[in-house]
Amino acid sequence: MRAAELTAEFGIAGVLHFVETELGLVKATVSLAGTAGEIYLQGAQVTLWQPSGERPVLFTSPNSAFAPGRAIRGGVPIIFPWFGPNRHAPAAPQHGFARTAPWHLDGVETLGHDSLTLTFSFSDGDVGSPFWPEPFRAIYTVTFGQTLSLRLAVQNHANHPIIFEEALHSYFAISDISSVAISGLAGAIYIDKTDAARKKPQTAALVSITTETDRVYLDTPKQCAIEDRGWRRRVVIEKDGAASSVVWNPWAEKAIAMADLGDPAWRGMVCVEIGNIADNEVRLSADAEHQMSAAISVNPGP
Ligand code: TA6
Repeated sequence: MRAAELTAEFGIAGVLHFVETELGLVKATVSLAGTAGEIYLQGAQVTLWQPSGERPVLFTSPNSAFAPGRAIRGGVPIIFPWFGPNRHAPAAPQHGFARTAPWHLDGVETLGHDSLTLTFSFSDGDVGSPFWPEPFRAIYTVTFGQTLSLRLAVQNHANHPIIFEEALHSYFAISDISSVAISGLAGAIYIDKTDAARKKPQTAALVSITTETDRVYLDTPKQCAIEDRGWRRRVVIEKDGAASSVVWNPWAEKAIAMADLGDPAWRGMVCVEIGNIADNEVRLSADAEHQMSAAISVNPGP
């Protein structure tokens, strides 16, 4: 649907409207009770969430492509049905097909005057991937308010079990990479993707980032947080139905080589993701549904 049609069907004056970008992507812009939000239909990708009285919480790269079929660098890309390279199909695109797929907006709901829920979906008929030819439907519910709530449900429409990985690959805006640490992952085992995928224990109470960091934490607790000493804030990520957490920053050298990131943009972001990845991949029975969700909130910090 074009932006004008979406605005006609779902628009709310002063709260929700749809625009088309130069390159033809359609996005929703949200403004309610001082909270600002933005979400693209391509990939159902949230790219802005700024609760009232706060700085933006999500990072979106100023150098991102915002082009049809290209992954947007920032916000919350949805990773499904595989994470990273597809180990069964090396030719498959990194991080699956959901983040560049054309999602449909199915509904909009306001809850009181300070929160707005949008529901999106897409299914195998929208992508027809040769790399993962399973019949499925994915439903994504996004609630903008003082908290950002995200829920991904996956339905298996096959008469056999399906196996998939998934993640909400959130990019968080930070004061500076040297001023943040992540709490809540102590004691977990992680796969170190910068060191031949070796498994290691997280011994320190806080995860500080001083070099390229790319870790998939397994069987992690429900809550973790970004402690930002520079902006004196604490971004809390509460998850459900997701056993894995990912921490990523490419650091300087890799970031400079990424045309859609670059220097110094990499210093102002950290990915802290929720998901079901590697050992935590999902095995879903025939006709069953799996849900995972994140609730993100901002509190005064260290
Ligand atoms: O989540 C971390 C990660 O898997 C890293 O390995 C890095 O590749 C990052 O995702 C970004 O991936 P992308 O395909 O968006 O360039």
